Amino acid sequence: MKILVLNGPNLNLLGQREPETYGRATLPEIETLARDTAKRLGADLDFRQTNHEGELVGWIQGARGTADAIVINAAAFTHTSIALRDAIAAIGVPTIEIHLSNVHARESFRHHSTISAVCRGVIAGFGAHSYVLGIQAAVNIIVTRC
Ligand code: CA2
Repeated sequence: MKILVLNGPNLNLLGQREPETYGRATLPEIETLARDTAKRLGADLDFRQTNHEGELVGWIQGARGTADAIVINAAAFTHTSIALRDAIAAIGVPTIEIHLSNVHARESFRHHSTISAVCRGVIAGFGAHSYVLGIQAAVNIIVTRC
């Protein structure tokens, strides 16, 4: 059971600025939390971050046949990227959209996601725990096959 966790632009800055919005955990600390969660649930985790949209597209394409589910925090690309949406739609790997913050309680430009419609579900607003919930949802999809 393999889960690919993808992180988009600027998430490498977590813990350094805007703790009131994104919490105090750094991305390496979130990775440790995610790995502990996956291990407890019997899943293998591949955890990655990039600031480049094309790299995310390549990683999503590469998940076909190699990952059982994707958990993605596409960060700002969530609100702009048709390329990510098309890649997720193309590969047929169940994908869960996650966010640290409650994007619906923030600026209106964060209310729209280009990827939600091609994801199995959306988790937002629980800080680092959104990653735990995303991995739990991914395992549930894989184990129940639905
Ligand atoms: O709440 C989330 O997880 C977001 O995906 C985070 C993105 C934002 O553009 C989305 O609307 C919601 C921003 C990630 C950048 O994180 C920073 C961390 C520290 C300092 C500055 C940015």
